[in-house]
Amino acid sequence: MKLYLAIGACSQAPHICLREAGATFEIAKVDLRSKKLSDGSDFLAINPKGYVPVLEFDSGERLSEVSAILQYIVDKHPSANLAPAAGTMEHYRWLEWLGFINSELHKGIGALFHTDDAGRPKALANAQKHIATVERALEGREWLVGDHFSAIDAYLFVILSWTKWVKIDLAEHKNCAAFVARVVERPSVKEARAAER
Ligand SMILES: N[C@@H](CCC(=O)N[C@@H](CS)C(=O)NCC(=O)O)C(=O)O
Repeated sequence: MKLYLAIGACSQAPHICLREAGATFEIAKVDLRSKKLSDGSDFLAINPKGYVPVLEFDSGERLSEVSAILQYIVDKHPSANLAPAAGTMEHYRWLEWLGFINSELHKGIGALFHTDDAGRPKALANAQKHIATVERALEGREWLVGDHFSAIDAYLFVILSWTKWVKIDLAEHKNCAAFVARVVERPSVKEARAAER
């Protein structure tokens, strides 16, 4: 298996989960500006949508979209316990968060990388609104759903980590800051970050 990723991008969420699961895989780094791989080849030939992550199987088949890839890793590595059992209410809560992180938080914080000064106040207010949702949910909890780390925590961690790049002070959101400080210590996260560098 090969995971196409960009340093510190949302692709770090499946990267962390593959390591949590003890999966055998390699990584291929993508330059998102030039859409080239490290060997100079064209990433658009891998994913015409032009974005990471992409998980490539030994068969040559490829899967894109963070949500689909996370669900794939969860399903193929049940012993890693990266999501609640399918069919339980906890699983639907987990999917609810996956949808929220993917469509609201990821895009909300991500927008600040591309917003000019005029557009920043509106984009910032939107991002802060979504961070506040997470802040409330983490009150008195270590993980978003259940009592242990799961794939959505990996995704949340990666997106909250971007706040330092877009000048949002996470210290103002103490539950989120504590969550990031907790997850950054996981061996899977340290390994993923080191491998991406
Ligand atoms: N809908 C995609 C979005 C993935 C995405 O936003 N990837 C970013 C990095 S975090 C990217 O590769 N952006 C480059 C581009 O869109 O040109 C998903 O959920 O996986």
